Amino acid sequence: MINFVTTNPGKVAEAREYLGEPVEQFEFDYPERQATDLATVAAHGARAAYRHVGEPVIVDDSGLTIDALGGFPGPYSSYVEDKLGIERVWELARAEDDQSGAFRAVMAYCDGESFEATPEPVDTDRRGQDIAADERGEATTDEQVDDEAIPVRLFEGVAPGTIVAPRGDGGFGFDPIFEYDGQTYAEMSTEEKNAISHRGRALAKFAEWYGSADR
Ligand code: ITT
Repeated sequence: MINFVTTNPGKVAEAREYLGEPVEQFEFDYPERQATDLATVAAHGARAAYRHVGEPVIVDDSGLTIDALGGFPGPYSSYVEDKLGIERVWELARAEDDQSGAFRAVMAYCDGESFEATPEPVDTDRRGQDIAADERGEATTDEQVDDEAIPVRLFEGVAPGTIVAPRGDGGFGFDPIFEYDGQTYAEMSTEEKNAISHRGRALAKFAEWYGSADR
């Protein structure tokens, strides 16, 4: 059994549909580290979630980027969905010449065990930042050292698309305004969305690794 630590039931529904394994939603709003890259947020979220739950966990940090808006809303996707709403995001994109964008998801797995060497990045950005902080002579707290010692495995998925006027009733979040190959995510079944979406791609990598003997 895998605990998906998230406040977003839409993410869990997609993971349940994709993975053969039972997936339980564990509602814990893990503290999001102030960082602009999804991998750092997901890795630290997974450690915090694992410490809280004490069992194997996955977390997912995701976001929408709109090319003509310099990658907005990116790391602020959740905040922007709440405060502006998806209709307003569509209006901002519509005013531009180009409506291209992408969705990205980084799933992070942590079970407190150490893993075999892995081709995926293992929170390298943060380790790099810590090394840089050390070199500047800035203290690293014991808690940070403990935190960094818990291995996390990251799986990233990216899906290109186009921002369009809202269509469709399915899914969640920005699904109605994100179109891929003529259909918005909200017009697809969960299975169809998983086959091409950012989260589906991340789940595919996770499933391959999770089911393999060398983890
Ligand atoms: P947790 O952090 O608790 O998992 P959240 O919904 O706040 O839940 P994020 O911090 O990862 O998740 O924020 C991602 C934002 O992007 C949020 O507004 C989501 O609704 C949206 N989002 C992520 N994946 C999406 C998808 O597949 N379709 C539509 N919107 C999505």
